[in-house]
Amino acid sequence: MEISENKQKLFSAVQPSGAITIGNYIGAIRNFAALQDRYDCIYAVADLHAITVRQDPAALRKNTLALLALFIACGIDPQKSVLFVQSHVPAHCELTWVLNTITYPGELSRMTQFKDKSARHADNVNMGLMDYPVLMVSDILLYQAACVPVGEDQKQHLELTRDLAVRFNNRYGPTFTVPEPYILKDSGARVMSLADPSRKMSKSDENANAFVTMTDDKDTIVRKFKRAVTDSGSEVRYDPAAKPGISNLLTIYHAFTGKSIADCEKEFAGKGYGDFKLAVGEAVADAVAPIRAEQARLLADKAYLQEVMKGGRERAARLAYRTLAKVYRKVGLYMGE
Ligand code: AQP
Repeated sequence: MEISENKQKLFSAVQPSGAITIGNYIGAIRNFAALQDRYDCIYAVADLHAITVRQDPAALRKNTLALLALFIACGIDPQKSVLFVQSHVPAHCELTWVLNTITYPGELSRMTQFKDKSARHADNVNMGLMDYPVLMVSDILLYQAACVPVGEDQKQHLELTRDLAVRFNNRYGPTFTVPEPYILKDSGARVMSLADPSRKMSKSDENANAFVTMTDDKDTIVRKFKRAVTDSGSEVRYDPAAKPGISNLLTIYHAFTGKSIADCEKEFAGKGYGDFKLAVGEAVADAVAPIRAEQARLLADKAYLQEVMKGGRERAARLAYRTLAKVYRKVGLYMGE
């Protein structure tokens, strides 16, 4: 099915910078399938973003295919949505270059994510890391996306997207749709590290016990939750300031079971942390198992995944180059007569 002209377009992407965690799933991917009915969705595997921090090339290739398969296993229909790998559509880099010429260094150096990642990867503070937000702006503007589902951590980047769209439109005439943030259900659901609940769960964390991935098996998941850092108390109560570890586990249990936080608290009233951690681990493992099985089935069918990538590349490129041609013309790049 071709992308229509009357539904609004929605863009989102995830980096294949490691195995996808339950944080990425809860905060982003689990919402993607339902959005397909209301929007023309464009979903990307953001491999060009991933290389802004050092990646092992073989692992990056493997993670790219695994993420594509995971998207489909989580309900993204490649016939309905445009599903593609970012580097397969060079227009993303081409638009980034043009937008760099209207972006000021100060706008990029003050970005929270740049500051965080520079601190975490002090041996590799590269220009790509700084320019990461402009590549993200290009991802969104190329598809004239009206909506971008964003978590709290990405709000600053969406603000930059809006600023650059308006700046370009004012300078060269109407060209880009100015996108709005799409607030997801449970948008506050930020999953924290199991080893340090003051930090968000990240797939690139050096400590593998800090995160649970969508490819972990049941024993691994249960073991990781058993080891999760909590506090010296015994009451299962939601209180992020006083009990960040337990509150994080409650958020996860709520997200995977659909039970309200209050009901979760009631369920474990009078029970110890051990019982609670086991229940969280089992609930997550049971929810992850069918997705993991479907992902494995898809990964065994390379021909199908190649076909999806080819189809996605063609459909994404058609949309992207329509915008890029307009941009080049407006800026005054000579396109021939
Ligand atoms: N801990 C989290 N809780 C809720 N949502 C999260 N997201 C990431 N971590 C959490 C959401 O997942 C989407 C995809 O993220 P990304 O891969 O593009 O980059 P990221 O936010 O930098 O994710 P990671 O796991 O922390 O990756 P690394 O370690 O490579 O930097 C986004 O929508 C994000 O909000």
